[in-house]
Amino acid sequence: EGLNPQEYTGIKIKITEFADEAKKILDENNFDTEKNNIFLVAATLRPETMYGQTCCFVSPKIDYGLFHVGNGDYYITTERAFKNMSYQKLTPTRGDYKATLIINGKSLIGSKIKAPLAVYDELYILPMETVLASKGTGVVTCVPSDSPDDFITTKDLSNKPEYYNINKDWVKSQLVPIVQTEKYGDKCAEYLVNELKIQSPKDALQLAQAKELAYKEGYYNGTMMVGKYKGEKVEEAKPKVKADLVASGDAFVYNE
Ligand code: A2H
Repeated sequence: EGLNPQEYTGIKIKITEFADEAKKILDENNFDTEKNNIFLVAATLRPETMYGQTCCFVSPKIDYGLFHVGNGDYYITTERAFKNMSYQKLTPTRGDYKATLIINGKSLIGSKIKAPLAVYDELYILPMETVLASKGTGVVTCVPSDSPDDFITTKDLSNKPEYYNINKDWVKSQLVPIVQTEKYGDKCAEYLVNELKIQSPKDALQLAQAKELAYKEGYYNGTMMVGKYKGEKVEEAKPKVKADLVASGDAFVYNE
């Protein structure tokens, strides 16, 4: 964590059907998944791209907390993030960040989810090994059209489903174009991953470069291709999509 504060949009992604391993942990703890709503909270800098979500990533190495936020609603985030939230008036009690239970990322993989604004109706939780526990909520929603990291991770997952112990059908291979750009077309991330010859999610240096280029071009020279603000510049649409998501209760502003 540096000196510059970062403002994220926390996207609430509802888990609609738990993977067997997660279900077992919840059952053992007498947790009623029928009566309660459980949301993964994904931290994003690009709320305007949420139309293009194709899955949600968790790290198989991270232990997440399940935290009650009132009225039978629960969030899944790192304890670190929920602690921060508890000092930002985003939770019922200031400074209270005791988890109802701890659930490992690995056990969540294969759960079905419903993500706000996503063009795809039903998506899955998938693994991303490069998710940092020290940033955001430790949950990353996947937008492979506009995020080089998401694109290359998706490619890796669909090439090696056995290695990752996932079902190939859980990986959506069809990208949803969201932002039209002058330089890199309507699938910015794919273009840059190819251009910079990025081979793996571990090519950190080139990915950082691709991320920077995609982010700048999308923000300053991008035009929305879908949704309520179709045809508007990304720079103008971004705060509006964000405000709409907050107003509908599908997201909140989270700082760190
Ligand atoms: B972004 P910054 Cl479409 N570990 O959201 C690794 N990456 C994380 C993370 C974590 N713990 N928490 C958030 N992120 C990702 C969308 C997106 C993002 C698009 C394009 C670029 C992009 C969809 N994924 O980020 O280090 C999240 O992915 C590129 C900058 O705080 C979040 O926004 O600057 C971004 O990294 C936060 O990165």
